[in-house]
Amino acid sequence: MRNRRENEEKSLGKRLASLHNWNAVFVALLALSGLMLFSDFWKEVLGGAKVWLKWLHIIVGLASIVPVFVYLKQAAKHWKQLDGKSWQRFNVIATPLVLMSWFITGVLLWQFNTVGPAVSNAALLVHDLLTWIGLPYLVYHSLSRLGQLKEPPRRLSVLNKPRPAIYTRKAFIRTIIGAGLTISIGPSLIKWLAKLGSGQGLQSINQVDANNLIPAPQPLPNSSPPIGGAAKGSFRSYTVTKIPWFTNANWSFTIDGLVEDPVTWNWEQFVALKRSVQVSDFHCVTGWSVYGNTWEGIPLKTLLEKARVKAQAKVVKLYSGDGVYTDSLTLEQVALDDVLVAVMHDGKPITDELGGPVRLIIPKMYAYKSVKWLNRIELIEEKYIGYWGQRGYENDAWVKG
Ligand SMILES: Nc1nc2c(c(=O)[nH]1)N[C@H]1C(S)=C(S)[C@@H](COP(=O)(O)O)O[C@H]1N2
Ligand SMILES: [Mo]
Repeated sequence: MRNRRENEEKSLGKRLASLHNWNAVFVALLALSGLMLFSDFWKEVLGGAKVWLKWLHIIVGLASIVPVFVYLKQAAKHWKQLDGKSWQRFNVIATPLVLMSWFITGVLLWQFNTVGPAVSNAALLVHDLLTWIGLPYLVYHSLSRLGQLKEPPRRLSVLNKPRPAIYTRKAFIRTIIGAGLTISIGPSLIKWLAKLGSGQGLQSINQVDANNLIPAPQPLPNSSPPIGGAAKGSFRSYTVTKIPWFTNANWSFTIDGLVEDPVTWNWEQFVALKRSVQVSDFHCVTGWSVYGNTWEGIPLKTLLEKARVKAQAKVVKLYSGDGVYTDSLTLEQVALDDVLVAVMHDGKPITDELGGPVRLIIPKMYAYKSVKWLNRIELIEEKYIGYWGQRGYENDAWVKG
C-alpha cells in the first residue's frame, strides 16, 4: 500500500521535473527575446532583423502553452500532495496563471490588427507588468524549486542515495541563467517605470535634442497651450538607424519626380510656410498609443499643390533623412486632411529622437507609415513598398475602428 503511493509520488515528481525543465527553457527564450525586442540597444543592432526575432518570440510563445496544459492535467494530484504547504500551493496557482496571462496578452498583441488599439494597449500593459513582476517571481521560483523537486519527500530521505553530482551542474547553469536575466531586467525595468510615470515621453529623460535649426518655429495659438491638452501616453522612440540630426547646413526638403515644378526648401523657407494645427492619436503596431497629440505642420496635400503633381502620378514615395527608411501613400490617401508634415508637437519643435525637425503624421494608419526625419517626397507612377512593408507589414496600414 505504502509502496504504491511512494511510486506514484516518484513518477509524478519525475513528470513535474521534466515539465519544469521545459517551462524554464521556454521562459528563458521568451524573456531573452522579449527583452531584446524592448531594449533600445538591441533595436538598433537588429534593425530589420527585429522581425525575425519577433516571429521567434511569437512561435516560442505559442509553443510555451503546451507544458502549461500538460501540467494542468496533473495539477489536482500535485495539489493534494502539497497538503499543508501553502507557499507551494500558491505557486501551483500563480505560475500557470502568469504563464497563461502572458500567453493570452501575447496573442492579443500579435493580433493587433484584429483587436484594435484599445485592446492592444491593455494587453501591452499586462504583458509588460507580467514581465517585470512575473519574470523575477518565476526566476526565483525556478531556483528555489530546484531542491524541492529532486529531493524525495522528507520521510523517505534515509532510504535514498545521495543526489548525483549532475544536479549540481544543472543548478549552476540555472543560477547563471537566473542571474543573467535578473541583471538584464534591471535597467529595462527602471526605464519602463520612468516612462510609465512621465506623460511626456522619453525625450525629457534621455537626452537633449541634437537638432539645431534656426530660427525655431513659433507655435500657433492653438499649439501653445496645445488644444488637445498635453498628449496622453509616451512615445517609445523607434528607429532602425542611428538617430540622425540636422542643422541649417545639412537640412532641406524636396518634392520631385512626376511634378510640374520640383521644389527644394531650405529650413528658413520651410519654417516660413503656413502651418495648421490638428489633434490626433498615434498608434504603433506593437501595442502602445499616444492619445491627443497636438501636431502643427503643413497638410501634405497643400505641399503637393505647390509642386503641381502631374496627371500620371499615382503614388507618393516618402524618404527619411536617415537614408534608409522609406514608405509610400497613394494620392487618394494623401488627400485626407489629417495627413500632416509635422514640425511641432504639443507646441514644441519635434526633437531629433521623435523624428524632428520634420516628420510625417498619418493618424488613420499605424505609426510605421509616419516617416521620421522626412526630407524628400517623390511622385511616382508605380506602387512602392516601404521599409516595414518589405518586412511583412501591410502597405495600407489602416487602424481598425
Ligand atoms: N525614419 C524612421 N521613421 C519611422 C521609424 C523608423 O524606424 N525610422 N519607425 C516607425 C515606427 S514603427 C513608429 S511606431 C514610429 C515611432 O515614432 P516615435 O519614435 O516618435 O515614437 O515612427 C515610425 N517612423
Ligand atoms: Mo511602430
